[in-house]
Amino acid sequence: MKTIIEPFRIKSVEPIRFTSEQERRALLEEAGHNVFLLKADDVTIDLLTDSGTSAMSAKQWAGIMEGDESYAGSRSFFRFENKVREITGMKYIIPTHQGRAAEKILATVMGGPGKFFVSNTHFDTTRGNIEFSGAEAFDFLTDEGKRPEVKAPFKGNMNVPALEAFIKEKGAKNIPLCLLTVTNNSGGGQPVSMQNVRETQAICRKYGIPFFIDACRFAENAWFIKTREKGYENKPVLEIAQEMFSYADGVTMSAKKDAFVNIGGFLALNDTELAEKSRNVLIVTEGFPTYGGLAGRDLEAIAQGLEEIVDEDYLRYRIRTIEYLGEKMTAAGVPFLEPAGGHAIYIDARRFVPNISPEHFPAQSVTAELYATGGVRAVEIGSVMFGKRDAAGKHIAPPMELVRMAIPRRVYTQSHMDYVAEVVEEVFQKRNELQGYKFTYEAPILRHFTARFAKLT
Ligand code: P61
Repeated sequence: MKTIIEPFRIKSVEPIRFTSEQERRALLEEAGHNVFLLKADDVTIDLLTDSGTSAMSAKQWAGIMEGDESYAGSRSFFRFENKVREITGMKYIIPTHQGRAAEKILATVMGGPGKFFVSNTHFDTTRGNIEFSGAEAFDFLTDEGKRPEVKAPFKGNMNVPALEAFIKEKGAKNIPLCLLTVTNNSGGGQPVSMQNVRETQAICRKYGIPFFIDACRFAENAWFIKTREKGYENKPVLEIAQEMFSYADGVTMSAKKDAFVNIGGFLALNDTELAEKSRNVLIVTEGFPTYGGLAGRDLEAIAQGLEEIVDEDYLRYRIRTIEYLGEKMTAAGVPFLEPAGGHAIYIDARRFVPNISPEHFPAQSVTAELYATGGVRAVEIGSVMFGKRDAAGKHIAPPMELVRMAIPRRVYTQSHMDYVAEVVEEVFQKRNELQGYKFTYEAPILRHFTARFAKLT
């Protein structure tokens, strides 16, 4: 088999700035050892996120010029609406400035004290919006999804029996929404199977609970269904996506992922009353329903991006890129969450630095060292992001300590991936020298963004 090459040529480039290891160690010190506090110009390969970091196509840039900036009834809105409707099949399409704005609307309309939201895994912004409304969020991830070393095709699946038991315990009337995240970002970018979508929908239907999909990475998920689930091998990805959405009552999406744009999102719904309530919230928080917190040009870019994301030559290359990086990790003996996800490799820091205990932030230690060694910026998804304290102040660790290297879409080439693998391998070789960290500053909420650390000696 020949190399699966980038299915695009590069027309416009941005320079990367190189720094020495000595410079990077000083910069990291200045940033309190928190890579969120670095200047992006000081980063060589930026794998902090795949969100809003895509390279837009020539046609998307052309769409930016075509954007109709009319306050109401903009032509660009109708192009956006048609495209989102074609893919999701939903009746009401509500643009928002990004994914969390769609979540905020849902939580405002459906949330509140005494309510329980359920998901395979709520993303942190989704959980944040639910909890902010006074409601609670519960995750029901399949057991194999919690074990980084287990290789299975659909580790993002919902644990349907556990979900049903919870519904019976809490009462369906107290559960306003079930949200299935595809792919499951917090759980390793792992896909959800069509069978699991169907089974989850069936349970929701049985109890009369609205069933929604968090569709940030729907096309990557559809590609996994095509290549891993029996019966879908010959189905076009667009049709697989359409089938997935046909089971849903609604969709939230951050277009910053699988729509290749730098900003944007939407809420799509079938229920007329819910759509009306949602638009009322939209008008006070985002804007008029035909632009919802975006410019007309952004709506054009999303519509075009949604057309490009279901291109199978692109998806084959996209998923192969992550798998390729995963193969390099395996060859070097680096422990990571397997199999490789759709948008990122998640290094398993518990096994990478077993000598650093969770309260000393093993994934933070690896993240900091990746930057110091090679200018690679990843993100900690472990005790810093999700750790809690008990009443006595003792650290409660989350189930996994991960270092996510998210790959922006159409931005880096194969040699960039080779370089990243070399940097990870170098850090792995000196893993016994890595030290734990402690906080020197910690904000009361979402502390990972602004925390400062000191190295333990
Ligand atoms: C990311 F460190 N993801 O993965 P918005 N659902 C899902 C997401 O992955 C997601 C959103 C909803 C980000 C950006 C990010 O603490 C953080 O358009 C499955 O970002 O509002 C976003 O979409 C929200 C990174 C967000 C973070 C919050 O990198």
